[in-house]
Amino acid sequence: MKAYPYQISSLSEYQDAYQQSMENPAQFWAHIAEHFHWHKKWTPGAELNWNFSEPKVEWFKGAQLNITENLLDRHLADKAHHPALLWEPNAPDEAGRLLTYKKLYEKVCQFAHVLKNNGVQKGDRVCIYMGMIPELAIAVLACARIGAIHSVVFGGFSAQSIADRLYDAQATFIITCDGAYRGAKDIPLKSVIDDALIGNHVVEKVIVCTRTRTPVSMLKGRDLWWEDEMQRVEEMGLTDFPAEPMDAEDPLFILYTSGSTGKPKGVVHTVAGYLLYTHYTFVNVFQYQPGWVHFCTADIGWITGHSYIVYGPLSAGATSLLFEGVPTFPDAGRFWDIVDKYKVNILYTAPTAIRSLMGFGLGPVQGKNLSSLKVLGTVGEPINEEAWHWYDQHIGKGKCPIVDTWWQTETGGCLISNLAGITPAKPGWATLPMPGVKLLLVDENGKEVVAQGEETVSGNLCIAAPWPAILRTTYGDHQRCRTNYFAAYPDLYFTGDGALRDKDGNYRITGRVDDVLNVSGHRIGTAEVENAINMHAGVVESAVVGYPHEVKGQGIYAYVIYQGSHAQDTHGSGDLVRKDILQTVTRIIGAIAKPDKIQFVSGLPKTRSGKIMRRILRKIAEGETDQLGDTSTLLDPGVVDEIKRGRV
Ligand code: 7RM
Repeated sequence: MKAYPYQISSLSEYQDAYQQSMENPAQFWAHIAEHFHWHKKWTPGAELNWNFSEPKVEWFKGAQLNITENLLDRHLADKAHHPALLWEPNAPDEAGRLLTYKKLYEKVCQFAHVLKNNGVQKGDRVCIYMGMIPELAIAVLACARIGAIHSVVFGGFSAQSIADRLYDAQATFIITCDGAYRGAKDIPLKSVIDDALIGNHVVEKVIVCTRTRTPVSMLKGRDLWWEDEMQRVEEMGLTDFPAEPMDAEDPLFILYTSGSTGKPKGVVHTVAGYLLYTHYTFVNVFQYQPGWVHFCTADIGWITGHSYIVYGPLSAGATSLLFEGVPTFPDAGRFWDIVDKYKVNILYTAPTAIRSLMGFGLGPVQGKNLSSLKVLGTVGEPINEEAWHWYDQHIGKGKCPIVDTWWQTETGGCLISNLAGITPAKPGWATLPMPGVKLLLVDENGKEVVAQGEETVSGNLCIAAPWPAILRTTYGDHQRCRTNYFAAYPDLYFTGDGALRDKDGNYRITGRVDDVLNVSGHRIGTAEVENAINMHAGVVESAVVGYPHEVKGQGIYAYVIYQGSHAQDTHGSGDLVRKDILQTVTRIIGAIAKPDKIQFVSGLPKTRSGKIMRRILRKIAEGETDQLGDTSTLLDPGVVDEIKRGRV
């Protein structure tokens, strides 16, 4: 059933939509944009202006809107008492929460007052560092309501990572919690923020929401309690806040993501294009039907959570389920209990979670009522066929289409995916581009790869034209945006991924072709991990590569030259130094970047010009020690044998 005029309901409709979007992108997206609430419509001709050489991309520039009116106000007429957010706490015996559209609207407006009362202005950068509680979504939306730019930092990042992001964005406000619950762990968020703020003279206020009642120290004049601030607004009887009219191209948020250099980039998304695209893809990829409960298991700290917990589902008036905890707490049946409890219709998760749960066998699935499920989805990394079939058979019971959605922080929403039950699925393949997405494969010289007859071809995945949610810049450094994404091949956006394309036009993503790792669906730059390892006083040099990991997809393998005071120890087990190094990485980046394996070496394979030959290190980490390819250009070929012998 078509719930929206632009909901694609057959393969031929998909083909028509795709063709129209290629012939006249401006008109195609303007037809969809008509359905939103605008303060001021665009003038004809302003639908799209772009070039990839600067790059410049403008969708509907000059038009005005506020995204929260499209997420909240717009639904008050018919969905005021309909659940917008459902919240499942970390501990299954704690009561959950339900926020109707009206309640969420009121909370967002009240918190918008709090922000205003504390001096937050349109365009200010607000860093949000919270656990997965409804107040996180409220904070995000309140920023959007007043036109402040949110920069959500995942709760697993260290004080140093936060400090770097605060500095890069010149953020003036922080919203955090006393602590967060994640599985058996408590994370002292406020205390991490206190560390991140040492030496920071830019942040003016820190608003702290109570969750764990972990003791915190509040700095006079700087730190405020969320509850106190909200109470003041409530006592004044305020439940509305006039939405700030924003230009279509005003920034909505910054989200930091890892690249091939050591420093994460602040990807910038803008208001109208992001709204349009997350809405359109939510409705079409998942074939969302009114009344459905959508459960995206990502954290709002990642792009998946931004787009498919908050913005996409709420733009559609859907019920979005927010889960505070982890899939294995208190046991590996947690997701299935949640599906049963809330009668979840769409389940959207990462292959790494599926593989990890597969490892517990069928016990945790048995006896769980999963009959509410209609559509399953995956995101974040390639899904292996074994996991795909397990998901299909044991979770979908062979009755739920699975969408494999390929996209990136930079793309804002899904670019390649089958449409649930509408276009064919192919296990391991993300399949077809969304309307508006003009893909091509190129070889290393930038020459387009064209199939001869029915062969499957491979190449570097590029995009030749802008879709509405393409990143606009990297915060504070537009040149970096150009060199990172638009300079490898002239007039193309380069994804950094390699891909295959079959005779039917289906795409299969083979993985990154740059120095970016994908560990449990999280993007981590090898250079970032190396920098962190090198901070350890005894480390002389290091080289980090990925290797195939059964559950995580990729594991992190670090080769380390060590000459510190524990040098003796590295000749023995080296365990003490390993522990030290892991602690350093946790302190500098966060636990997600901890190497799985550390091998101490006396040298690294380098070319005469001093470049580390990662290809060789990758092969050794993968266990492929026989075919290392040409090593004749190495400065000291002998080091390779030593490294092979010492493989961990
Ligand atoms: C949404 C997200 C992006 C990188 C991307 C790919 C990999 C994501 C898939 C995938 C194969 C998929 N954003 N990736 N989805 N690979 N199949 N369905 O994950 O910015 O954090 O990562 O993730 O390499 O470039 S992200």
